[in-house]
Amino acid sequence: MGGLGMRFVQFADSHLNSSGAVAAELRSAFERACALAVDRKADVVLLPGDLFDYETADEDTAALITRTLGDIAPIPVYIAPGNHDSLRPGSPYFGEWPANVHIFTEPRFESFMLAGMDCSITGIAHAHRGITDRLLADAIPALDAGTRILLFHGSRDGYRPSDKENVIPFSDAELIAQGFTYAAIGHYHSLATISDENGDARAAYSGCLQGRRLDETGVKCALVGEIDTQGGVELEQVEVAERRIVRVDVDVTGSRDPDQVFARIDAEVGKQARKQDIIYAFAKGTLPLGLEIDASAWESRQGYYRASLGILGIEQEYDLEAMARESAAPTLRSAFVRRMLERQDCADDEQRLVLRDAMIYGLSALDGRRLRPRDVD
Ligand SMILES: [Mn+2]
Repeated sequence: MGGLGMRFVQFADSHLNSSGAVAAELRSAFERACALAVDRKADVVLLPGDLFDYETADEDTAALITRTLGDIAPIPVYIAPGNHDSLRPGSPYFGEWPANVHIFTEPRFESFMLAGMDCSITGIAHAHRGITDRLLADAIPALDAGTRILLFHGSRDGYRPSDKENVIPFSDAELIAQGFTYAAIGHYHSLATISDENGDARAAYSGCLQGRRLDETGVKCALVGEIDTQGGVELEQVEVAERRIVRVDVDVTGSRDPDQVFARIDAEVGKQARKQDIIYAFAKGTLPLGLEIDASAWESRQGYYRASLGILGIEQEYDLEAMARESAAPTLRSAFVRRMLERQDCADDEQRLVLRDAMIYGLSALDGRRLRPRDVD
């Protein structure tokens, strides 16, 4: 770090009023992220959009945001509305806001100087429907300053989740060519850093603050950034959320009773989750015919904040001896099993394993089941 620089806190996509299991957690994560700005003595807070969902925005949500942001005054806060909190008639952004909060309201880039600092902030608002033009293909006008920050809600080419609107799309090259010291970007819910040709960080998505669903698993964070006077940027991930969404996949093949199945799941979940987390466990594999797994029995004895177990990935092992008897299975299947068992009888150990796999694949195909590799541990 060279000399006295500046420090920012960035977070986005809090979708504060989204309903669901973690509504309270979304709010507390937002409050903690704001408190982080005070703790770290941030010079500015950067909020690149989707703080709330317009469709369901209510007075409570607006009050929470204005109060919490007002409480961190005099730290200046810059908001670039996204596609979900876009500036539509009746938006809370048209209401009363504390003096330390600046909201970008134009659907084109505008720039402001950060009071008392050699730093400009350039931002844009999505208005009505999201902006879908490639605005970064052309040079963005900006104020000349030692540190130039860009703030917007946009879609990085090549990384867009299928359920996200393609708003202000841009390529890494287009963004880097703009020459900003740093760009704070919102819209995607996972942390991602964009670096220049020297490998120096020039932009980042902080991702969302608190996971809500299965597509938002793992550590979610706010960013604390340091920009030195040479334009060097350092980013620190700070987890402010109370809970993580944790997805755990467990192969239970080889278990002989429910206790063994549950023990395997417990072991895997225990490696990845903390008690306060929300667990989605998925069991897969093959179990002996007749061994039934009661997912709710596992779920009810968990000490996690919430835990669910999916068992649709479990298949039942075939009872081959019975199937080999003509009476126990349709003729084609029975004949197939009998012939394969005969071939196994005269095979060596290695061949026998291959023949057995081949037989299971064959039976799965006959039954229209999804084929699952059998040689994976
Ligand atoms: Mn968005």
